[in-house]
Amino acid sequence: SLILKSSSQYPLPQGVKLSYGTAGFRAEASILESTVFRVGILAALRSLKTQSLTGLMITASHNKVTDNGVKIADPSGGMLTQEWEPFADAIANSPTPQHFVQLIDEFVKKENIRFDGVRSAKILLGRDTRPSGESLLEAAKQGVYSIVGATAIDMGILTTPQLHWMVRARNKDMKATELDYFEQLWSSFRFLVDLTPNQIKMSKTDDKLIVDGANGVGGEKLEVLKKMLNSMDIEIRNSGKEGGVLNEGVGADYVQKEKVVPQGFQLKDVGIRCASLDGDADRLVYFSVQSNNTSKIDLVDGDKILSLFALFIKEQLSILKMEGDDHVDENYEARLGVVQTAYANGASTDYLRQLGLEVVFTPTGVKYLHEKAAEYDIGIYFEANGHGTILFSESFLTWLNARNNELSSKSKGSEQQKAVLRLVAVSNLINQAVGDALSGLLLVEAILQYKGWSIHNWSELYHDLPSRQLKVKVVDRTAVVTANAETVAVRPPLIQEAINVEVAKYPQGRSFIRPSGTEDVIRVYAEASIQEAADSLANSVAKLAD
Ligand code: NG1
Ligand code: ZN
Repeated sequence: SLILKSSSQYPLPQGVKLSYGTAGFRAEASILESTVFRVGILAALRSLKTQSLTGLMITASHNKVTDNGVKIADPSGGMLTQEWEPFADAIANSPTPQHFVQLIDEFVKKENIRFDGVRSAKILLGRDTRPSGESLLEAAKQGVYSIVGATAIDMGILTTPQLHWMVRARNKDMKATELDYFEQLWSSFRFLVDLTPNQIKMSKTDDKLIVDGANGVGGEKLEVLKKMLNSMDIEIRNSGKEGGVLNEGVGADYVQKEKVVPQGFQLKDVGIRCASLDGDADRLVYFSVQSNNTSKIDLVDGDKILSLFALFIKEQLSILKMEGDDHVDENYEARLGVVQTAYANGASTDYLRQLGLEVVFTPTGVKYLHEKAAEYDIGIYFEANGHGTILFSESFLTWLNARNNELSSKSKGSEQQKAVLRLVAVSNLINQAVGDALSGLLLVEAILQYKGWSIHNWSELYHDLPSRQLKVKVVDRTAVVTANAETVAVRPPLIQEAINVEVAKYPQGRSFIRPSGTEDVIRVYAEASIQEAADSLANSVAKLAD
């Protein structure tokens, strides 16, 4: 068959063992060609099965420039359904072309995938700026084309969230070019800012924003937005054009984990609002350079972005409820939910709960958070590392639109109507497919303007508990098994009891271990009332995990 013939051209290197993990397949780029070829086939099968367009993205996000990776976007724009992950693992590790073809035949039968030509497979392909991306994208195309009738549409260099957004938009029959993406972000941002109370809009303080583009795709895409938003004072550094290396001493992952300034930032930036994107622009953190120690930063992480979003949404919902003369049925009780992981700073969870919000936890990995957030009318999720978004249910959006029409005739321009329109604008601005640093950044900027806040005001919402993350290299990370959204280790036996003993030694202590989904390590997290305590707790727990 065609698959057998073309897969012989992409032999699997010796000793490769890959797992689809929390972010698709990731490895040293030089060993990935056969994997990407196979994932091209997988994306085509997924498209045939769902009779919809799927996406394939080539990126290793915040990892080294010499790494790369590949993942599939499902027709909804979300991650590949978890039900297909075991098959993804199986084909990626299949030793010979013959075995590989056999696996596919079996799977096609089991899933009842039909090649009757009524609708053929269609796949959008994208890649980040990694040099290895070009030939890997070619391998993906060969994979797609080994399925009869399949079409691969090469979108070139994109951010991960752009690709996901396009897949979602196309499947909803909406306009879905890159220009459409920028226009939607731009117009909903403008719309939201125009709904800012006038007296606040006047204040011209804290205008400037400096963005660290991680020397990746995010900086170059932000340049486009910046041209459209000529009213905003944005300076982009580490755009990749200055010769810096992708993710090296720059980017959201570095800034959040090391809590130091990225390259290219210095003393003169003290007090200015700064943001950092990761290598494929699906993570966003903010920071400001500390005046007493300019290598240190005041970090405004994913938890605080989440808190800002939650505060704003909650405010708009309460404006909606402040209606005296209305019927009860107009007061749709929107279910607002906040989703975090065990990595969320304990102070953020306390803050959100004090606001009266429902906070729930899932294991690490966007697919889990996203799925949980989709259960609410408005579900806000964020990982501490800056990946997150806000999901709106269809029924709530329908209600908002009806409410808007009604208010247009009854009380046009009222505070209630403005609140409705703000929520609609947020739903258009924030990427509904996946966490998106560019759309997240514009929402942060709009909310800060609305509140008339500096980054300092924002940062003061609550004070992070000092924390420490460590990783322990182990032979077999699967020896650690967790439960309760990774807060408890149930294996190896008695390790949790030992962790509890350590945690009890520190005021406000909290610590957990879990196997990484992307690296061969056990991750250790600890927080406590002071930094020395968090460090020492992390070190003793790391010894237990070793
Ligand atoms: P792992 O390696 O499973 O910890 C890391 C991040 C996740 C997620 C994935 C995908 C931490 C602690 N973990 O996963 O949140 O972003 O990478 O990129 O930040
Ligand atoms: Zn990323």
